[in-house]
Amino acid sequence: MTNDDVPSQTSRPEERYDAVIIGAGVSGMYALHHLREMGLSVRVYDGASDVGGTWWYNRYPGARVDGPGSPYYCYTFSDELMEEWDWKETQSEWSDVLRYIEHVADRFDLRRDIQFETWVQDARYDEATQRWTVETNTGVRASAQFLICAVGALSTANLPDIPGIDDFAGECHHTGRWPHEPVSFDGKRVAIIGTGSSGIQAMPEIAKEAAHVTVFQRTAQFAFPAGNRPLSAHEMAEARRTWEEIKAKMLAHPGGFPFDTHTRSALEATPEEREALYEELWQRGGFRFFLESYNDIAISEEANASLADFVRSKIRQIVRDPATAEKLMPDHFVMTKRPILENGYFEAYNRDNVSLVDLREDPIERFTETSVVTRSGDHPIDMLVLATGFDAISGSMLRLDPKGRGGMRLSERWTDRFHNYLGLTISGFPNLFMIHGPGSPGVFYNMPLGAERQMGWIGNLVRRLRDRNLGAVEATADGEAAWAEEVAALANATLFPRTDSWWTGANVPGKPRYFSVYLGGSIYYARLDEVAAKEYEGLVFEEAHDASDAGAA
Ligand code: NA7
Repeated sequence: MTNDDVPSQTSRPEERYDAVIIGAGVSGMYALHHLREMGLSVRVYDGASDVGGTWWYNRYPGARVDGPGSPYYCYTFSDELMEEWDWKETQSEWSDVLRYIEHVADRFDLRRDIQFETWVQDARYDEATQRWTVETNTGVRASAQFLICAVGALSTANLPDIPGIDDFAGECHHTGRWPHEPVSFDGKRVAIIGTGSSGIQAMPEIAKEAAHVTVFQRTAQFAFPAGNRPLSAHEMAEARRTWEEIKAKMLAHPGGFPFDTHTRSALEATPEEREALYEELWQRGGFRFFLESYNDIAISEEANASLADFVRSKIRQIVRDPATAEKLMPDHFVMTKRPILENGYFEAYNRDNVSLVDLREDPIERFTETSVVTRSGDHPIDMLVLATGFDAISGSMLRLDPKGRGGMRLSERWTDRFHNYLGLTISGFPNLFMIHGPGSPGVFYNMPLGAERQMGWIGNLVRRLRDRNLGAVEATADGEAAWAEEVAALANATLFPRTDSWWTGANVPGKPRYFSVYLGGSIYYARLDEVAAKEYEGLVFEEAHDASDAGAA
């Protein structure tokens, strides 16, 4: 259904709120809590049947936190949450993360303001009233002064357009839309397309049960041992005891984690020193290669090659069949695609029931009812797992396609790039705020903490409007242009833009190709403070058209 097909809801009374939030994932939940604490009336809509966002959808086998992990991948706004929640593992399973999120929803009574199984089909700004109106597939029509888009950076599934894919008659699941009922692989021949984080997490788990797994790989990946392990009661107690220090470190760290920042250059170390450090980090596992090895891995080709060679040698050591190992050799700059944490992925290729097809030499030509046909021949399968990722960062905003001033659609504004200011606002779309949108650190930052910090800034801006009886705030075109330059300058100082990735939009045909994440990490939050201190430089405020309407619904 397109937005134009939305049935008219004029007969239904309009619900009025101060703010409407789209999305009840980690960001939307915090936005609700924060705005409610500020005294605003808020309504949240989400298409899922409960809270959790990406964690509600991504319940494929092997799905776990694949960043620095617990107990740091969590909200920080409530010390009680830290006191009462016990994380079980360093890389929590999706079900544990979801339980935590559900606990937060219970603890702060969030669900009373969330309407589930409700899809926002239309969001449009009315210049006369300075309010947004949303319409949903359940027939709700609601208006609010503020529209908070917490729609998720990784939530719009990227479905491959391969001839005949719809003809395939067996079970087919996208990892980001995994069924809630158990999926049995028992005795089945399973094809997995995609070797990003999801495919690499899922494959070893599926291989334990399936008759055969064939992985169809477009790009070989650098993956690092996840190093998942149980968190002891002592570790949790220690984290609680030092929580204030941990939080301070998280705020200071470029990625929002309580680690020391690396200050060493790989090029200043001898090859032996580098090897020793890489080996130590490999044995410990986790995200440490990214955060604790050298500070120039993502900047210098030579430094990058030193780590890339190390990982390639590890893959050769682990995978016994040399032909398979060669197909698994990545040839891009390490770290310039989303670093992957694996739990037995490379080892799984030593199983008799796992095989690999390198799509670069043997591309998929089509699907039949019962098979994947590549150039070399037919691969009969019973089940298809699409681990093909997402129209990331910008895709969910474009799916929402809000209409701003003059009825302009976001999809008309975002043709060549994802124009924005501070990653939070868009010129022509007053009073609309994004969390983890393009132009923000989003997926390069501890996401729950990032959501809190972005929402804190948005909250202060909302407070300013209400205190001063202002009707609207909006990015200026100049502000957007300057921000685009800042985002580009940070990215262009690194190797990131030189690799095809979902960070650069290269995974979705036709998408603008540029690195759309703000790479400055915690500098970003200093920039937000600076903008606020300069009377919200780059934003323009508008008087309330109807003074009685601004401030409260
Ligand atoms: P990713 O990282 O985007 O991985 C998707 C994978 O699917 C990747 O290997 C792609 O190859 C591959 N792909 C995508 N489209 C196709 C087609 N048409 N044919 C063959 N292969 C294809 O998504 P994930 O879900 O794994 O991970 C995303 C994040 O979600 C991650 O950070 C986790 O935290 C959770 P490519 O590399 O583009 O050549």
